[in-house]
Amino acid sequence: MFSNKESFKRYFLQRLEMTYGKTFEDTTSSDHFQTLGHMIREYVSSNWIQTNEQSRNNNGKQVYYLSIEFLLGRLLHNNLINLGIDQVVIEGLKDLGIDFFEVEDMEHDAGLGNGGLGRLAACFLDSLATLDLPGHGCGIRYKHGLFEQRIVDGYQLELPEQWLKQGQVWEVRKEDLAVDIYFWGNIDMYEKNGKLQFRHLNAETVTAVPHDVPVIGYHTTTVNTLRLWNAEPSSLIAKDVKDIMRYKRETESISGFLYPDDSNDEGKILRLKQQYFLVSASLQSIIRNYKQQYKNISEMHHYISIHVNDTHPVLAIPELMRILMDEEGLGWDEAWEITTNTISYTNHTTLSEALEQWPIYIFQPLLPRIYMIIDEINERFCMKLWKKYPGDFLKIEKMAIIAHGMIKMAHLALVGSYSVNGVAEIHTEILKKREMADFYAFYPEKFNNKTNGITHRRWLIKANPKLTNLISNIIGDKWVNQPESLRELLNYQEDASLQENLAAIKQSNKERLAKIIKEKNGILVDPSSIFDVQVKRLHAYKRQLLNILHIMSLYNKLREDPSIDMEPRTFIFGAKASPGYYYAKKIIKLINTVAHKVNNDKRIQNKLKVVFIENYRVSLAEHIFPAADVSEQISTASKEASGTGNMKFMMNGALTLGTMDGANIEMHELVGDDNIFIFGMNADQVLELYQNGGYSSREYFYHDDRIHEVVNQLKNGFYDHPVGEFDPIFDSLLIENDQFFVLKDFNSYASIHEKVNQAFKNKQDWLRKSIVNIAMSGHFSSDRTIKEYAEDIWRIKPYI
Ligand code: 26Q
Repeated sequence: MFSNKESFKRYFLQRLEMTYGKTFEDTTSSDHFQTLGHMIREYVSSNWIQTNEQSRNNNGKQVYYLSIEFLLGRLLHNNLINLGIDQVVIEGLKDLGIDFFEVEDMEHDAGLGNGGLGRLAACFLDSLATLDLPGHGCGIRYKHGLFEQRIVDGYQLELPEQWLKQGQVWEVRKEDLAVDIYFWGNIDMYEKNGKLQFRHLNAETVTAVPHDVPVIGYHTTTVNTLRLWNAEPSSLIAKDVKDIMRYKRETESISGFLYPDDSNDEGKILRLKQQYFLVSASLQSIIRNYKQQYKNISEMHHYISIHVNDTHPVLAIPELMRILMDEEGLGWDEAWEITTNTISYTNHTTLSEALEQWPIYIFQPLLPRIYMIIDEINERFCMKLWKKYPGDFLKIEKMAIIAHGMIKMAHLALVGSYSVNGVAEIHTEILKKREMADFYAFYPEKFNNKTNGITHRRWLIKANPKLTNLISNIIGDKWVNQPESLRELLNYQEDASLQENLAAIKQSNKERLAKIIKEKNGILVDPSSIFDVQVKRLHAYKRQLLNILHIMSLYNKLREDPSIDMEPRTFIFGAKASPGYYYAKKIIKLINTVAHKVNNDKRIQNKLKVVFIENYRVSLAEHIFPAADVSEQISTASKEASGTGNMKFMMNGALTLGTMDGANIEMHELVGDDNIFIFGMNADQVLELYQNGGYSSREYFYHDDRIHEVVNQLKNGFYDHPVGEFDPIFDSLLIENDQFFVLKDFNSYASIHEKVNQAFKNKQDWLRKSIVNIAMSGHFSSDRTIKEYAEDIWRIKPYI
């Protein structure tokens, strides 16, 4: 049906009429989207079945990627590209008078993630399928993804997200594969044939129903599966009507909404229920599949790897132990051997306040059997520690899984897995040398690094088709399958015609974004100004505050002398703050307050514009990255584990302005000093200052006029804001001694911006730098990352 334009048009019209029973003229963009979606699903179904058959028959090892988040975004256009039928469809629709991009816009983003961690999971799925690797995702089918952000009067408001409103074309509900999950109740121990047995009594049963989404590889027949679990009432429960309504409500709430990333908001029982729900459903289904292949359960780890994305799904460890012992009848030692050879774990943060822990008083009643198993794992681990460090109570207490009434999920992950990886070189080093040094000393062989990556199919081929064509015209299209060969562009960095074409493409991408900004914000921005962009979640450590304070100081300079030598700048922000993160919300209000004043000040001759883009998400990001000149990656060194937005900007030719943090360091290493703008303290200096003290933010406030002026403007109503509005920000800088070194790094940041200002004037050299960045960005394709995981951690091979 997609073999050529004519046959596509025929099928499409036929399906449209059959489904909607109206004339073509009366059909809507949404009808077109649904029809296309169903056609694609039908088209891939035979390959999907075949991939499943292959994994059943070839006895190869499979990996299951367990993640509480999968931030997929839209799937239509990506699926068309991966199937190699995008041109047929786009042109076929054009013949029918339909603009494909209007149809694409009908699709709601699948926003089942907060940010980096969830999007990484989505990029990994794309790479697994494209590399023909047997890897599948397991996640939760949240009814409401990450909240929708509205900006009203400069403040963030949150609305429930509604991606399922119009139904979901991509999913297949598989009721026959449902499994039951047990919460609460008590554990009955009894003896059978001289063996101790455990039985879960008086439990509340929840049914998990899988909804499978095909994951289509690029130009290959592989179609893997993302299995999203929906929580539903069990049909077997007999209760009175009042209880039934309550039971139904409580059960459905398990897959009701995605928790916004909020490390302050600890210990919510529903979040724990979500975690166990995902883990138990996934493991039951994985083991059922495995057993259907008649393999011996004691060899499971030769055929299956289970990866846990951060600690959120780490209950996979005790749950696997439970199934192997209580359901499969294995003894502890054998079950432990299998478990610790099956589970691998990625850490995504070093922020100690973000490390998950659960109070026993919440955990034990909800998951009584799982608690018993964790308790036993802890006992045995502490015995081992005692053997190695006899008498060192302090060390054992520090490393224990359970201590002071809390269960430490990262410790459970470290003890119960065979591989622990960080997500960028510096991050892994910090884990080994600092945060997890005791564990590194105990299990050195488990630790390894896997620097993050992004799928160049979505972030370059789909998001920036013009740049894609330009690159292929110069170096051919080998890079599409081997992204590291983008390096060949290095030979053309001085090529005047390449530079000119690149400039034209950037310009047109900027015009497209300027149009979106005009529509959404009503702000006119100049597409020839420098587009300086910071898009990411709002967090103190990411230092959006540093950016806006610097903008305030540029504004002060311009007000004093509007004729100063300054390239016109457009500063663009996009960021969601966790609803309970009061301070982050104040920063959003500050950005919007500054924007309002600056954008309406006629005296500064449009040299400065500030834009806050509402409801930043994957589909908007696809328009933003290709339009950026400058990429702001300005976290306090040591705090950003890796970052992945930095890689998306780089791949689209933006120059990075950043600290030596996360993957910025590896980007710097690849492009060299001349092609990146680095500023501020490095991680060692930051960690030194934390350890030994000696920083006083007030010194910077009192002794630096520029800093003094902007910080005072937070207090003195300069931006026409209500008294006290920004006191929490002022206080964080001066009373709380500026925990993220905003003032300390301020001057270095302002100087590097001045360097950017000068560098932008030399158009040719700027374009040359941009080409070098694109050329070196292939290293950050998630294909490279996934190959490393496949070889070093999972030991999986492509389907044959
Ligand atoms: C915790 C408790 C309660 C509710 C939610 C959470 C929660 C949810 C999401 C905690 C953390 C997250 C997400 C973390 C995250 O996205 N980390 C980022 O991971 C990226 C991929 O590895 C890295 O590039 C980023 O540096 C890292 O910040």
